[in-house]
Amino acid sequence: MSLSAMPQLSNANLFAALCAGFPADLQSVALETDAGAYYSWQDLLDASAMMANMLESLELPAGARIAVQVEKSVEALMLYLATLRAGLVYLPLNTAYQSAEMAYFIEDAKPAVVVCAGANFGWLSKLAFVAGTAYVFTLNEDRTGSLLERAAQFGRSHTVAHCSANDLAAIIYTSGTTGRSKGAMLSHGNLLSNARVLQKKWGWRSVEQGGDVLIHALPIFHVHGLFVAIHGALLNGSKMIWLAKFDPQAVLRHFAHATVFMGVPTLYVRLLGESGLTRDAVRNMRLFISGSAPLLIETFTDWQARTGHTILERYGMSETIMLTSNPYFPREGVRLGGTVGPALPGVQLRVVGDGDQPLPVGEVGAIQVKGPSVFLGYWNMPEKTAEEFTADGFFKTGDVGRVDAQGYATIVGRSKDLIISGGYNVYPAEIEGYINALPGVAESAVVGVPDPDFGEVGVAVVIAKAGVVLDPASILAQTKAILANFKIPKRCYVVKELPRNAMGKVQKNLLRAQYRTA
Ligand code: MLC
Ligand code: AMP
Repeated sequence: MSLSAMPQLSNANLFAALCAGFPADLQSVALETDAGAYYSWQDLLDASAMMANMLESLELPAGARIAVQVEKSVEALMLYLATLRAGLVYLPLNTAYQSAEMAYFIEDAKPAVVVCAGANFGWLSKLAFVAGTAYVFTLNEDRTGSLLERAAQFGRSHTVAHCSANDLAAIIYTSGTTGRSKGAMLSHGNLLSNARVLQKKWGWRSVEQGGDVLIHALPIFHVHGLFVAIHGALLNGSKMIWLAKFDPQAVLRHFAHATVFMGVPTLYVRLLGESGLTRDAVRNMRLFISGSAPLLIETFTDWQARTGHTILERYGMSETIMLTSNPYFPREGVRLGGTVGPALPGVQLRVVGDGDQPLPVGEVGAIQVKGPSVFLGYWNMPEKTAEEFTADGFFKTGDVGRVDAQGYATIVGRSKDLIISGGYNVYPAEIEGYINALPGVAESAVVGVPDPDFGEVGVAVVIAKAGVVLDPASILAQTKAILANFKIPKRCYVVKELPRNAMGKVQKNLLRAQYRTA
């Protein structure tokens, strides 16, 4: 067959699908920032084209990673879109990560390009060049930096790179139970299929139907803010009110001009702390969505009482994007507090006991899932990937729960030793590793305890080496110097011994009970 006679393969590039959702009026406002700046849909297209042209000019190999550790800004969003449209792989990193954490990610992912804040260029570029990174650009919150300077030299016309659904679009690092972070590889198909399902399930309204306006107040280096929120709005051509940081009073002010809000439970708790949160303040709002951590039933009912709105809770993870959701449309059922709702269309969710045997309805066991949004595997960790899938292709989430007769799932705990604090995952094994390496420390255990603001916070219980006197405040100060701030235990106790079972394993349940309250 001659080339011209070959059927035109359709492009599965996520960017092409997002673009198709942009409104006909490309001069209308796509983003409004808390600093009072406005960006049109045309601005998004132009700037992402210029950045994509710039990235393509670097002639990077297929599958090259673009690692990005920058503060939230519209330009950072444009860089994400540019990476997609150039067919490269986006690798976002939490801005709280410090040099030891960044060194690990960069050595593991071997990005071709690193984009960082100008203030971090010195130390970060050193790390990156040692790991073989070819280019380090800067991007600052105030629209300065070498990335934009370089991109300004490129044109606004760009052909979206051709991708198949299985091509890698992003790598999201999630901490591991052993302390080693794993990069979850997500494809264009994973991301788009999930975005399409959520667009329908959550009733996103097209411009013709009056349109939606999303308040975007989450960080953009995790699944929740980067994929669930951004793809939802872009795929639907909906404007975003783009807040660089979560500030409850600013969010309250914007409710009058918005229709959709997404948050982790801490955001709802903090909003409930504002006396201005009334039915009147949210009269324009259509939908409040919560996820990333368990929403306490008190928060769910307090929100109903104060605003008249029922929060829609959903459940997902970096490796799978969204898996379940409470219903949006009343015809599909009620939103049940304490549950995360039924599996989304296309997702198979089962609860299993020992030997991966499915359990009867209502019984508590390990949650396993299969579906179009389940990731391709962990970056460079084929053995770990194989371990996390069953022989029949289900992914082991590490969450423990049950499903009722109506299909609603409830998460009751986790088999993975994980603390979720304000929507961020903290793996005790990682923190214990750092504390154990401090001078004078013989051993430590980090456990999660309830917290009214963050839901859960870490507490460190430490044993000193013989003859050493340890100061808890100094242990915390030393960890703060090396680890991301959200990982720092909120309290530290120095004790003589840790409770152990007959096998010698530390009984973390006893520590959790003992240190529940300060
Ligand atoms: C900040 N701190 C935290 C923390 N965030 N400590 C524990 N847990 C957190 N989440 C630290 C700060 O460094 C500071 O320490 C102290 O706690 C008080 O900080 P703050 O000023 O109150 O924090 P703030 O900057 O307001 O941030 C809180 C927050 C933020 C809730 C707005 O943590 C946040 O945006 N969380 C959202 C995380 C998220 O998007 N997760 C989605 C993951 S995706 P000090 O010592 O400096 O005073 C996922 C999948 C899915 O899970 O299903 O969605
Ligand atoms: P992450 O690895 O950051 O993507 O975090 C995913 C984990 O967050 C899941 O495995 C769950 O443990 C937890 N999670 C997400 N949403 C919910 C929810 N609605 N309720 C309880 N836990 C949740």
